[in-house]
Amino acid sequence: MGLDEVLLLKRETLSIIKEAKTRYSQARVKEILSDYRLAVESREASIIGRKEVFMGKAKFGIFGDGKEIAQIAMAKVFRNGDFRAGYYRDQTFMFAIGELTVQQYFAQLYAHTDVDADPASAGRQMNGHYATRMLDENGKLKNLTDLKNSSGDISPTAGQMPRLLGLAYASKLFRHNPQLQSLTHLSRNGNEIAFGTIGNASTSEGMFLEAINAAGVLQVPMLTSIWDDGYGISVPQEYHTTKSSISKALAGLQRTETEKGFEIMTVKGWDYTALIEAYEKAERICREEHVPVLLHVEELTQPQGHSTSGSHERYKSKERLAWEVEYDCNRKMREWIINEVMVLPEEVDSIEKEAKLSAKRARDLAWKAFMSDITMEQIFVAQTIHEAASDIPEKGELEEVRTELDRTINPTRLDTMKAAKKAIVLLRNYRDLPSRLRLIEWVRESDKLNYDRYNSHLYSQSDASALNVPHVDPVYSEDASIVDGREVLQTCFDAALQRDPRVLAFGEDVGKIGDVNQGFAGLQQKHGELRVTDTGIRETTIIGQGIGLAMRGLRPIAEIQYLDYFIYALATLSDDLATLRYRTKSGQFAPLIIRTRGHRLEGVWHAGSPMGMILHSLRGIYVLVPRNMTQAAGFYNTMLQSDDPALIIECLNGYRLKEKLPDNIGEFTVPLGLPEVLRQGEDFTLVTYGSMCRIAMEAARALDAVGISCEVIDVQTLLPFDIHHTIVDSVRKTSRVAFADEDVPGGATSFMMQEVLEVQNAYQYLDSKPITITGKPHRPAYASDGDYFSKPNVEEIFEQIYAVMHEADPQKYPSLY
Ligand SMILES: Cc1ncc(C[n+]2csc(CCOP(=O)(O)OP(=O)(O)O)c2C)c(N)n1
Ligand SMILES: [Mg+2]
Repeated sequence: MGLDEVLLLKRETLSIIKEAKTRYSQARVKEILSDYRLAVESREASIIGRKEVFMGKAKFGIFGDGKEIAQIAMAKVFRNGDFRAGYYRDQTFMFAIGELTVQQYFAQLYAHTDVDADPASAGRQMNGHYATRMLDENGKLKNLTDLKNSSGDISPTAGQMPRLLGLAYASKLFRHNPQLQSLTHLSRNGNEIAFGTIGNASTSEGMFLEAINAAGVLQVPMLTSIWDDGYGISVPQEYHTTKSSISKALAGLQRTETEKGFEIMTVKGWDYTALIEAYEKAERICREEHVPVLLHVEELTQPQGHSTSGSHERYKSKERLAWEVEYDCNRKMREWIINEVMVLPEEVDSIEKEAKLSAKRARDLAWKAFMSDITMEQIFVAQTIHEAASDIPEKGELEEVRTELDRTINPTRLDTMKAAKKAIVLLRNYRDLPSRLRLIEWVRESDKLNYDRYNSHLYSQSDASALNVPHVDPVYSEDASIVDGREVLQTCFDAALQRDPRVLAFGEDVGKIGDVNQGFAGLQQKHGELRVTDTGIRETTIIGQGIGLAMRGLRPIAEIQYLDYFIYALATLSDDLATLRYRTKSGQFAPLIIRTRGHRLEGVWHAGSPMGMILHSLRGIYVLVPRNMTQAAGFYNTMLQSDDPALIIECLNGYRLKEKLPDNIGEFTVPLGLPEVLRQGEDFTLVTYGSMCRIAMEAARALDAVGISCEVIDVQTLLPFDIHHTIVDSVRKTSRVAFADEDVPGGATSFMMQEVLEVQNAYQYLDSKPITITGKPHRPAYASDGDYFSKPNVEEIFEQIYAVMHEADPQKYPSLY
């Protein structure tokens, strides 16, 4: 090439560069490079994270690689006051909104139990589960409109969707209910978007489809991004989705000129500029118009496969793997930066180098911080054991324990605890040895710390805990009216709606007709459609709606029509609501009240009392089982003052029974965990709750007639259970006990028995075997006879208790048959 030709080429190149430079301002180029730097750092964090797991420094890893650029684009339209409900791939988004540092990301991978180190879960959740801290140290909601909020992730696929619906629905209420406008720490005129993220395969879940349909019906600002990488673990798209495309499958939701619906959009996950445009458009529609948007982000990849368990080479073809390399979003962005933005490759290289170094530094800092306490404890215990060994003749075994501890690579707390406990066993005969006493003190101190680290905050520990709500007795004037039970509730709900604009109720048939049993009769007309509202038939998202609203500072009462249909909502209750406070170590709460009705009525699906199932799946939610509507009203009043969630199960057969209406219907409270003795007795203690109370009382009267004095105790709340351990006092007196309910054998009666005999030590006062009186192991049959022969009845209770008395004193109580 001659000199002239070289000069010509150079001039041409320069002019292209010049043209490109004018296309992107300096500020824009800076932003692009900063975005790219973040994408590279996030990718590096994924790569290092995987290595940390393989080196044994963490148990398991799941990473957001292959989804970086789309998340950076999404973060650009995520404003203060907005909410995210997403899943484990969202690390880049969390970095981009400034709510996660790379160091915190690694701290979670290691399970660092310090809240500052891992603000999302304080080491309680596996990596990739993000959450911001919405509560202050006193357990009060912060000013959420000043914050970028991420609701706490859960692992079950699509489990975030019901909650997402509620987070979005809150914006609608804040915008349209003028009574809420003064709550400026919670919302600015409902301008907040709820951003959802979900994997392509998880859109097959019922929860996704239920939530999407409900969002279209409700017209809420819900912007759902689907990260489509073509797989759900090893299973390719054609197994998951009709037409292999969720945007195609859901096309009928698209709004038109005349019909409301969704805005459905698709975009390639490696196309930086298209992504930014898509999110800008989606944001506008969602924020301004309150129209839900579904953004299908296609052609994403999984550079390292699904997670650290297993490699994707096992199930992806060579062609697919090659395509994933070529269409890697970070690689595509690099090419675009060099080819279109005209940044020199060397400059891009140096950005990459610096970003990677930064991720490594963050890893080092996180590991050092994580290990510092653990190492100190390890050294202390090892030294103390060594000292003990030098003081006693049989030092060999102790030294073995110490050397084993010393040699542990990447020691954890349990290694040190195990060593200390082994040493304490070996030192059991050296009572006053100072090193033994120091080890014991260390174990006791560690137990306290570990309780806080691993077991605390299942329920609220704040001043507003349900257990701290002041007790106010109901007051009755002399001429107090006697009304149907349902009217007691209706008056209570009316007072609650009047008292607090944040209170609202919704569920199937709750709005127009005021629920199927008339507890809200007339209250929609009085308080408006936004306060007392009908919903579709969609139990799991009714609960999600409540969770999201409660997280955003409102006081929802979500109704599940019958206890039998509660099972549809159980996953959301158990996975999301029950774990929320625990999994964020009080970083978040959702003081949702779930109202339902159950126990005795008719037939297989209208009489259920699956209390064991509920008790065992809902720890973290209080479970209240009022025997009548006055007790129920008192529980509503208590819970509305507290920051805990609760399930209140009303008695299906109690709405038309007469009760006295308290004068202070809106103020009186029923405390949690205080059983009530309904009838004093000397010979036998019968412990029960709910609809069974009336049957138990009748049985007790029948027993009285044959000389058996039966004390009847209504536990009132199953969770918490008898917090002051009063039932044992009754057993001490009677020395005989039965636990009765309508659940299956071994259900909630066994729970009560364990509480009283084991926790309260009532076993030592027993003169006869303790018994449970329960329903049959099947669901109850229909009609009065079906009920009688499926559930415990007066005669059965009588006979079972009589049989115990007969065994104790056959002469006094001759056999009946
Ligand atoms: C309810 C439930 N079922 C199964 C799993 C196990 N699981 C975890 S991730 C996953 C695949 C999810 O695929 P996708 O939604 O496409 O998200 P991706 O991991 O591909 O981003 C499965 C089956 C789970 N976590 N939850
Ligand atoms: Mg996928």
